[in-house]
Amino acid sequence: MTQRRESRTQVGIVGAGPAGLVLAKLLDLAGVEAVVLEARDRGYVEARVRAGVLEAPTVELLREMGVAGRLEREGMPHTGISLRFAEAPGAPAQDHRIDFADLVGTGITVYGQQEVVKDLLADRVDDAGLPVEFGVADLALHDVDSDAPSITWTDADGADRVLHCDVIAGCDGFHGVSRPLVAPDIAERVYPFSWLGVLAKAAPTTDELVYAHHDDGFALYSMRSPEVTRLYVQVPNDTDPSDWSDARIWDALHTRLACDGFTINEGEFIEKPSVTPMRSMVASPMRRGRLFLAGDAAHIVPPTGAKGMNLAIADVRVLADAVVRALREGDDAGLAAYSDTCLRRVWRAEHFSWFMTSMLHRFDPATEGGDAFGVGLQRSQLRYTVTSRAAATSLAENYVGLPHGAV
Ligand code: RFL
Ligand code: PHB
Repeated sequence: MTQRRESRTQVGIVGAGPAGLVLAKLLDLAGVEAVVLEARDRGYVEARVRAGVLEAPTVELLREMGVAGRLEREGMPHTGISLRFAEAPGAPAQDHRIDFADLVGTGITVYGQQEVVKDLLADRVDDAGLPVEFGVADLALHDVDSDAPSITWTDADGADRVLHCDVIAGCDGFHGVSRPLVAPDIAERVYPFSWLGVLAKAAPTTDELVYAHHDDGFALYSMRSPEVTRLYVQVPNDTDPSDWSDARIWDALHTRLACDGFTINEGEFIEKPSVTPMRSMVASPMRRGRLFLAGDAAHIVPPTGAKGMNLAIADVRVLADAVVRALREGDDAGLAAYSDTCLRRVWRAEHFSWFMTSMLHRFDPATEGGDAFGVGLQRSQLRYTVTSRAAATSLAENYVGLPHGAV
């Protein structure tokens, strides 16, 4: 057997998504060395279309990190969203604007997750020449209960490698190798529907996102730029996207988003429609020994609250502070508190995402959520949210993101 090529760093980061790349940048700013290991190639990671909404505290952090130049030029600041629904079954739908600026004095920024990832990779790899290894295979974590953990993998050239480190950050998403090793308790909900998402080459017709509750199912009108619209429709679980022709998708969008004076610009789909299952999941604790989980590796939220990427970034902010304190000052208190600190914000986001999901989707009438009682509760919650300033403020402060450290 050939010998593994050995190297050493302070923090081994598994995964080059938002969690891994923001962590790498925060550590670099504090003078802590890290190596990022990513299973996919750079082109794939940069092209993966996912989230679009950045909370105010996320934008603030990216700005402080010095990686928000393009975000400031191209990101679209929004100061509200619309909830669209009919007062009674069969009645025409109406828009109810939740005015974030008025209610909580701030807003969100619409800027694609893959643009955040591109900016962070350009900063780390192209500008700073710091290590991100793409195309790693058979990655495994070792001795995480000791002070000398390590990571092994086969690199893109087929060479066997080992990285010795002080700390490992498992930022490898929902399907990664880190979470099974921690063997945490899992709290979970799987929802009885999914989202079919499309990206269309069409100018958005509104300045803000529209969340529509409709008898046929939920629909979301979002965007990526002045030329690109991002749209979602609720579909049954296990939907095969090939059963949804372009015409069927546009038809569903026109029906579910119908509202007096509202039009939708159609346009060519830039990529194939995809189906995202909806689930909530929290793994606790988010730590085993010297291995720390962050982002989707530790928790999943349904996308209705637009929280996933923001939570991933909030986690690694806590982790970076804790790691710097441990490695520079020999004080492990931050590492010891990491899981509990993160889980407070995680559960707030889980509740908000569950609340938005439950309020806005159509449930099967044969089930508890969709029977006459369930529909009555849903309608009451929608009306209360848009007529009570207190209820609207609660939605607004959760949507724009509670300040880091506030929960
Ligand atoms: P990621 O982005 O999944 O990155 C994990 C990385 O780890 C790599 N990896 C491995 N690398 C090496 N070895 C292994 N064994 C590995 N296994 C995996 C993967 O290739 C990948 O590059 O996790 P991270 O960094 O925690 O970031 C989480 C976010 O990506 C996710 O929460 C959001 O996309 C969720 N989300 C949204 N979040 C928001 O904040 N706002 C939104 O508006 C929003 N909308 C969405 C969303 C997610 C969606 N989908 C498709 C799931 C809308 C949708 C439709
Ligand atoms: C998106 O633009 O992709 C998006 C926006 C808001 C959400 C989820 C996804 O709640």
